[in-house]
Amino acid sequence: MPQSKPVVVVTRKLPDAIETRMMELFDARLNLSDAPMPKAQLIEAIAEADVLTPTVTDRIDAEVIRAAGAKLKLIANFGTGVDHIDLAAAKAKGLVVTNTPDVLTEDTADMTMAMILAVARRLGEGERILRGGQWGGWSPTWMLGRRVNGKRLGIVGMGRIGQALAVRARGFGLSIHYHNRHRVHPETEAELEATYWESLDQMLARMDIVSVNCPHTPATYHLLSARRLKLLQPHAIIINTARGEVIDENALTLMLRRRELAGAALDVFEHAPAVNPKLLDLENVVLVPHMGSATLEGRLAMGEKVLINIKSFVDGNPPPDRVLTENS
Ligand code: 8YV
Repeated sequence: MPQSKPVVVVTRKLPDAIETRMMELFDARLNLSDAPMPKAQLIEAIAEADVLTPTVTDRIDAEVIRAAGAKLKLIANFGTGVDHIDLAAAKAKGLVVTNTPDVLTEDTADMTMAMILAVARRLGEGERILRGGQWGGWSPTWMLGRRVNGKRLGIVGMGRIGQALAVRARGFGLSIHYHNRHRVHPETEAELEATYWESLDQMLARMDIVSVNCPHTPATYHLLSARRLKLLQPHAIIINTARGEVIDENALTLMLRRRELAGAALDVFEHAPAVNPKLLDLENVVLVPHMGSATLEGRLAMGEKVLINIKSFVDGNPPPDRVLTENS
């Protein structure tokens, strides 16, 4: 008798090619409407699942994990960040968690570089003025931004994306500084001509541009706290393409309003999709709706990784992108 295919619950609409392959390989339960699943629906869906494929818009907390049926063995996340999954609860229930690293590194680094340029050179502001029909013509002293070339960039989190950003930033004449839990390999440091700061406080006080590129974990929640933000120089700008929770968004908004910081570019928000309305009023801020990895190529590659992780797991092999907790 043929073995039945594993039930895979996919919480959001994925690219067509990925969904087709999901249907071929598994008993896939797709979400054709693409509406984020309310918690009750998620709980109902995973009671029947062998595998759950969530995204950043799902809160896979302890309650959801407890509600999973005995069949659930794998959470194959579509995305790299797994801060929306309670990893300890998953581990306690004996679930394997996988993610999709590497394939969104270059796209996210591109977006980060674009946002550095956008805020330093006031692209959003200029566009708004022109589209608003308020442009009266060129002027020698109007809409002056700040030069990027020759400035210091402090990267908070020198993982894959941080390093890919450093490569780009060097091309724009920025000098590279970084803070990371662990110092990177000396060869990488030399290649990037990067200066390591063991003290985040010390680094922040000396940078012109700060980019957040670390994951959100309990240790990095509000890493850029009100106290640390105050260490930045008033001409500094801050970019976040990682997770909103890493910066105290209220404190940042207040400082931007008071012009204690020159500007910010944010792709992620502490209470996404809600955005602090006070941020929307500020001209010196570039706001983007979590588009860091949003390329067709990237999303297809993420989907491929999900498929490979699930297929490996159900075939009894170790999935390539298993997420390990601190002590696993
Ligand atoms: C993803 C991201 O698109 O992978 C991540 O961690 O932040 C995004 O770029 C999203 O998480 C998909 O779930």
